[in-house]
Amino acid sequence: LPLEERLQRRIVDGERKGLEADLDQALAVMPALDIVNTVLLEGMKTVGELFGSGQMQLPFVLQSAEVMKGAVAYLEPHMEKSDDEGKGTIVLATVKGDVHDIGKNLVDIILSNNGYTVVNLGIKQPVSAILDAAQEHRADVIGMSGLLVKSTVIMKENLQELNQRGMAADFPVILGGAALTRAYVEQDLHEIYAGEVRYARDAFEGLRLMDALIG
Ligand code: B1M
Repeated sequence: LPLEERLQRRIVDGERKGLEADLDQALAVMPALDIVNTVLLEGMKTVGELFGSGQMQLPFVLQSAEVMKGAVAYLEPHMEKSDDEGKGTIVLATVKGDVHDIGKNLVDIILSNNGYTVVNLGIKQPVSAILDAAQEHRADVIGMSGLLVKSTVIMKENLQELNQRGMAADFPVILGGAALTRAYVEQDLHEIYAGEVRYARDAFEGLRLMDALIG
């Protein structure tokens, strides 16, 4: 198989052996971030489709996720870093009840590599933990990720909690994750949140939003 297809197969099949060698080959011909975005994420997309249509069982999805994480970790040192630092702080979390963290961790990498301080709280974070961390670290922005449809409701509740605590004016919020739509965030949630709330389709839009919100 050609290199790109081979890498995608590794993600879909959850096959880790030989991964590094293939990634080294890919690094010789394209930047690390392109490998993630154009090659590996396609593999994860296939995994999602297979799982969604019942052709792949959960333990295999988990294996695919592990290979994806291994690949991102291997590529991270090869990613471009800007010399900027201290541009601002974001508290980043996957919301309560949701374990999906590959996207969130990509956001962490992209923002960290571009001069932002990222306080990554991890997965299944209750709103209290997110808000406490935002205050403790004097965050400029709160970022929430979630991939389950259920998480889109939790995000709404979290924004209401920010309103109730009188924190909305101080904390712009960026939301991302596959179950969200731009309209849900920029219309529905925009209406209920007393501060700024924005939708990031991918990690790069997250970066652009950070630059816009803080810069
Ligand atoms: Co789950 N899962 N999963 N899963 N899983 C989905 C999300 C699903 C769509 C699959 C499907 O049915 N086709 C489906 C959700 C259905 C729904 O809610 N309507 C689903 C389900 C049902 C489940 C379980 C409930 C299955 C079960 O137990 N029966 C369970 C949930 C557990 C829980 O959370 N409580 C579950 C479990 C898992 C695994 C543990 C096996 C594994 C996760 C491993 C891990 O993350 N450590 C997993 C995986 C891998 C997936 C799919 C296949 C791939 C997700 C992924 O990593 N994509 C997923 C299918 C899909 O998404 N279509 C699926 C790659 C990643 C880079 O993309 O996270 O979207 P993503 O991030 C993107 C953007 O969204 C954005 O930037 C990234 C790209 O640059 N972004 C942000 C994300 N967060 C952002 C935050 C920002 C900015 C941008 O700023 C704050």
